[in-house]
Amino acid sequence: MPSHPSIARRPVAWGGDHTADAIADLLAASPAHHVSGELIRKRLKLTRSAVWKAVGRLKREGYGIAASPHLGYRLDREPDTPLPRLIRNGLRARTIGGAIHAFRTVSSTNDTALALAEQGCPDGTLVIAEAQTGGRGRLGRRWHSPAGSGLWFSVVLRPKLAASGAQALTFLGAVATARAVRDLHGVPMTLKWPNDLFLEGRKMGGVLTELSAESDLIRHAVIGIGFNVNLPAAAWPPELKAIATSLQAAAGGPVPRVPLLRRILEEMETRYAFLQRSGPAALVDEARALTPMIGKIVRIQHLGQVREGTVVGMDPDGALLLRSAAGTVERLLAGDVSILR
Ligand code: BT5
Repeated sequence: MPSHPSIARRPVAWGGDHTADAIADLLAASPAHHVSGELIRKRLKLTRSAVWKAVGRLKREGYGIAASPHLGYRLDREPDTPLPRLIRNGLRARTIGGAIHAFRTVSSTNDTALALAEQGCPDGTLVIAEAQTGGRGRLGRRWHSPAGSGLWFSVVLRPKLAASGAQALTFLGAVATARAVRDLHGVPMTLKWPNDLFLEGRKMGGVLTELSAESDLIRHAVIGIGFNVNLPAAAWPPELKAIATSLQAAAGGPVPRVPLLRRILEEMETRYAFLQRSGPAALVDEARALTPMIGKIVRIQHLGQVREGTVVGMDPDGALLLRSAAGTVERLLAGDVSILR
């Protein structure tokens, strides 16, 4: 079992403090109105200093709260931060996001989720961070995950699937994200097989699925999703400037992250239930429909091997079918695709 540095260093969880949750709820019930300190103390059976501490905590989490010695506390603004209480508020999913672990910073949400999965966390557990210091892509590549601007999260699943069917789980993350973005913001994301979310030739998101399997049966899987929501064009590191984009560029302005996250989780929930009942065929169909690659001539690189050919389809398990110039058709399970024409 590999060690998980993000867990070993015990990153500080945020949100999830019951006193702060209760005060946030109470203030949110009377937005823009003062709620007296006395009412809060009585209603929640708290001391003056416990209220004061919890309000301080909410402010550090980004809440705009005005405090007046005579009038009490007034909620002016909730942050657009993926805190458990804000994510749960109106979430129409029970399994996905049924348990939420949120952090200000972790190394990689996938590492934290894998460690929680080993410890037996429930199916659908969500791990989310404002920033990652060691966000990962496939084959150990780095995933740029700065604070305050993206959705960087992982979901633990315990699907009834053979390890060889894991491609469907990557599709589950990618298709759910693409659908949520299209439905909420009208932005037509495409899937660049096998795991990238693209808009007009630039990458807006990616999915990293990692598994623990035993004799070809999945024990648990972690679907890690990175999606660029509000990264301003000027803030990209040089190596990503020409290849990456974020939703705010397409939507014409900043986009609230928490409602988008909730929608992605809900889209995952319906597809996961269907996958458990009926297998991966419907998900693969959805992924195929989002993949504008069929008929294109492509170059696919994987672990030092390069293949060129025409994409002629996608197998029921999500493998790409590539026809070479010599006419043979090969099934590919992974790789980096460049579209040649
Ligand atoms: C992926 O890998 O696209 C999967 C990314 C998964 C990230 C999520 S965040 C939550 C969870 N926790 C993690 O640690 N990971 C997951 P791949 O197809 O290998 O693409 C990696 C490549 O994408 C990099 O080599 C860069 O070229 C590019 N890249 C890195 N950061 C990016 C970003 N923020 N936006 C667009 N492209 C990026």
